[in-house]
Amino acid sequence: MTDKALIVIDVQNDFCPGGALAVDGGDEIIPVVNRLIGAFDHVILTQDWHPAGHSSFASSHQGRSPFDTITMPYGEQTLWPDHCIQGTEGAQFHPGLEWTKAELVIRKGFRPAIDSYSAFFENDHQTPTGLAGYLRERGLSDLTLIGLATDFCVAYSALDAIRSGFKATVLLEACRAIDLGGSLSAMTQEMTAEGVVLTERIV
Ligand code: VGL
Ligand code: ZN
Repeated sequence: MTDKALIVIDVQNDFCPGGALAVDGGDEIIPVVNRLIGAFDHVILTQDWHPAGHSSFASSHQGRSPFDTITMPYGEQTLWPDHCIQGTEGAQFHPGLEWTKAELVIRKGFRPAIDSYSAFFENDHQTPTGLAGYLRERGLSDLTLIGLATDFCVAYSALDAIRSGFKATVLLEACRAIDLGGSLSAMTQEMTAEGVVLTERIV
């Protein structure tokens, strides 16, 4: 029995070119993501899933612009353009993503007052999504993480995976970054320091 699972983070229209929070080259990863989905026995997807008026949207804060940082009760929070609103086209998986094999879709960011980058914990680092319990109960302990964006949802998920006792590898050829104010190099350093394995590509 394999203990390996592929976690595909937020491959949604709003994070691809033309979307509300487009990541450069976000759609370029789709062919390799689909190949990996085919190669793994267990596939889990995440879907960023915000209610309209979510507190992570700059539009919910008077006088604020996207990419500003504010202090929330749970800490610093970057403000984003409205994105991945529940039920909208932008929140759907990219039409090229071959998602039918997925055993679980974990939605996150649905609580109005708190954002959730990580697939494991919301941005207060305390409210669990339930993913760790699911993986443990199923004996899936060796995780490969891919998707969008490298320096936000993928990195936060990989760090929480390690802190929760899982093995975590990020496969960079199947990720793209937002890179806001040096976030890519900062998160790369943090992931390396905490024991996430960063691999450029599978050989
Ligand atoms: C993400 C910013 C806001 C991500 C989600 O998927 O990396 N980034 N919401
Ligand atoms: Zn979001």
